Amino acid sequence: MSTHTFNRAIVRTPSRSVVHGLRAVDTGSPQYEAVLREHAAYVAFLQSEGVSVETLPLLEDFPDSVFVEDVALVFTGAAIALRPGAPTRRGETSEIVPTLERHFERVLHLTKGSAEGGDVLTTANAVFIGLSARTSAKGAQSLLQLLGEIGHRGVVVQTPPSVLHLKSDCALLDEETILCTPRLAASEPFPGFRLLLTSAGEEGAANALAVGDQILLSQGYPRTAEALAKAGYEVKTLATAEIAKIDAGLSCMSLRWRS
Ligand code: CIR
Repeated sequence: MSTHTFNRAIVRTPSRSVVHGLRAVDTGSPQYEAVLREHAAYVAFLQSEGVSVETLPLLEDFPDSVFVEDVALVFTGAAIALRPGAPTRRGETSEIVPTLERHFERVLHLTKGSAEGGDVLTTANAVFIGLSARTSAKGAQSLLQLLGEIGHRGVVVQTPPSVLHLKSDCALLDEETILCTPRLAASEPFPGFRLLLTSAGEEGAANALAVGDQILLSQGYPRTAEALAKAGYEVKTLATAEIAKIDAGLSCMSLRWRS
């Protein structure tokens, strides 16, 4: 089964508190209306590609709750509710569990350590788990076990130091190809895959999203966009400048699976 093609997605409307979202470096707070616009354009794009999107209500108590990708892993027929490593995000999990229970026959729960979905790259034969400040060794080990229970093989890799999530630095473009930053590629985490590297100074392009036959890329990375086009991919760009102020890109705003 193709892992990068999906026809279902869950998103959550950004709360007004999103302006207080976590960030590694403060470059100013995002503007709420602009975040809403970026989010709406993202949802509209998914829908225009035939994806059925369920939008969950905003959660003012959780500034980062728009980033639903971090609180669960979803597969055809099964989901794993995660334990975010960021203390302010831990309560987001119980908010999404009822939705997971509606959509998936099996819902498993990570109960040890911490792991965030941004640290998980799902491919056809392996689910890569990046150790990071958000995903602990204990969380990763526990996740390996849960993945095994639902028939997936997990592989633990290292997210580069000071990088928020594994997928801040990579994205699956198709079954054989991963878009990757040079700093992540240096540790050779994805044996057997063809790597396309982001251009110098364009590391932010790596958090891309393959949607059907297109690659959704953040605006502002012209050389990586050109390299992808040259490699034969159809590239579509979206504005993410506001959401990027709180360390987010394109994968984090949805949970995606094939039903
Ligand atoms: C956080 O620090 O948790 C949020 N401000 C950003 C989360 C981005 N998540 C992702 O890329 N999967």
